[in-house]
Amino acid sequence: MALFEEVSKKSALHPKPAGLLLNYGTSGFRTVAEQLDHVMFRMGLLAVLRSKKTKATIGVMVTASHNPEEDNGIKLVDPMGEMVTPTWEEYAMQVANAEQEALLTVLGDIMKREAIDINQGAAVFIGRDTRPSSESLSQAVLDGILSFAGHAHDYGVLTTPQLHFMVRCENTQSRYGNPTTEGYYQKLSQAFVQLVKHAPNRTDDQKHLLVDGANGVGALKLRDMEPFLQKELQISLFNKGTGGKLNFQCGADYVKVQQGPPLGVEMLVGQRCCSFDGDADRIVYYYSDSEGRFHLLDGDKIATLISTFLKKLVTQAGLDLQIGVVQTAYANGSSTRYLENNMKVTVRCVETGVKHLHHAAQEFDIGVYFEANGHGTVLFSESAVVKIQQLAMDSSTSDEKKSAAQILENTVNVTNQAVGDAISDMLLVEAVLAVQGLSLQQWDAMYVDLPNRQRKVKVADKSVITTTDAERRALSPAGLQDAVDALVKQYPLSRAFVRPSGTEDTIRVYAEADTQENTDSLAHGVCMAVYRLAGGVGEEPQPLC
Ligand code: NG1
Ligand code: ZN
Repeated sequence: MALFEEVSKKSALHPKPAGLLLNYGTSGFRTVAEQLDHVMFRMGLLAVLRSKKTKATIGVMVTASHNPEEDNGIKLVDPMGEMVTPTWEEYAMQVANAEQEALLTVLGDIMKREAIDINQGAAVFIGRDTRPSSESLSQAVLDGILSFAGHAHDYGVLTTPQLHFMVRCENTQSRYGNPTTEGYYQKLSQAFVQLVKHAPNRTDDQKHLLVDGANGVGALKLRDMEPFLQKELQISLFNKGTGGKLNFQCGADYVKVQQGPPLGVEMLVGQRCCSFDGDADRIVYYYSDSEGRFHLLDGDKIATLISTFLKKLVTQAGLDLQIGVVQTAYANGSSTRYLENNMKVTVRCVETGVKHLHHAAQEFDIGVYFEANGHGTVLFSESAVVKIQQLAMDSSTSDEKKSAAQILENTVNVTNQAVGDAISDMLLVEAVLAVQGLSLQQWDAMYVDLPNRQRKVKVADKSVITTTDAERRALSPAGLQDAVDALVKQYPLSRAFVRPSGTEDTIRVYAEADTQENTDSLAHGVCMAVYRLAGGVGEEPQPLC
């Protein structure tokens, strides 16, 4: 078949290094950029098949998010803007890992298994982050799509959530919004401006926000968006990508893991600050108090703020909608206790990776999901949106109910429901604080985080560690979970777990306890247990001093 001949010819220009095997991981393929050219070309091919199968536009994003600048990665986006479905992650690995001569057979097998009609049209949207390697890698994706006779629209540099937004807009025939950057800015800004009308007396100070752009794409896009915000948010942008290196000593991941401020942000006491990650799908807030202490308001705090707000509005509006919060094992124990005991909302814990959170959140009328690292959003079921819209227009209802419904309606519109989105989450948090007249300090005081620590341990083969119970317990290697249990028993209010990272070649260790000293001592003990029992390599883990 001529089509396959073209694929075969072009794939020779994007050869796979023999023997190289890559994993689709928590969030797509991710490794040093030099190893990814063939993966990009082949994901272009797979995106064409996925598009034929779903009879819809598919997205391909070239990014390695919070990873170092030298890395890159790619993820596929399904028709409603969500992460690609797990069966196709499996296909992605088969296609990426097929040796050169086996590629056509692997593609043919997928087509047979999925009963794909080769004559069905295919359309793919491409976006990329600002990494130096991203331009040529996205060109390889384009080559893949075109060689398989797919139609491609290359948006160039976009935030990851913008690409997800475009895909969702396209496949809802623009009911979700217009699939352009202007469409994105307009939809979110309009809803934000409407929301802050419910907080008429905001001072310039209250409108002022410091943003660390991680030297990535978020900084660029935020600048583009500013005019649409009609001065309702006054942004001082740092780490704009003009000098510094992507994600280096800045950005949401750095701030969350270091529990300290990023380099390059000039913070004054009490000032509201936030950091995006390299592709702007994560956000964390923070401030420093008058004693110079740093306060982090992470994904757990954001989920709590938003779900409290939504619960209040739903009650005011008299709507019967179930609100749930979805977290992972990394959620601070205090946040889970607060949500369950004080807020009385349903909390679910799932495996790391937004695809798991997104899926679980779909089971509620309103599902708020956030990873502690600041990756998350809110999902409103279709029937919830209809109920909210009807009430917002109902002339026979009370003013109080109507106003609550209108605020809810704008909250729906400011939220990027396709995926966690730093820009959308930032607008949502800013609006929630404004409408409730809450300061950052008041938000922070909702509950006190337990001291916590994240560490990494290098092992020869990270797959020796397998887990269960939403990753909270290790099944293998033998003795590891017993060792963790014994350590945890030594400290009050403590919890710890280990799991292989899905985005880096490392084992992640998490610990929390009553004091930072106990937390660090527990984290160190667990690191040592991993090092000894799971084949640690290199230097032994050192205690933090
Ligand atoms: P891994 O490397 O699997 O822990 C990290 C984050 C995830 C998720 C992905 C994708 C932590 C502990 N893990 O995954 O939550 O955001 O990256 O970006 O933050
Ligand atoms: Zn990211």
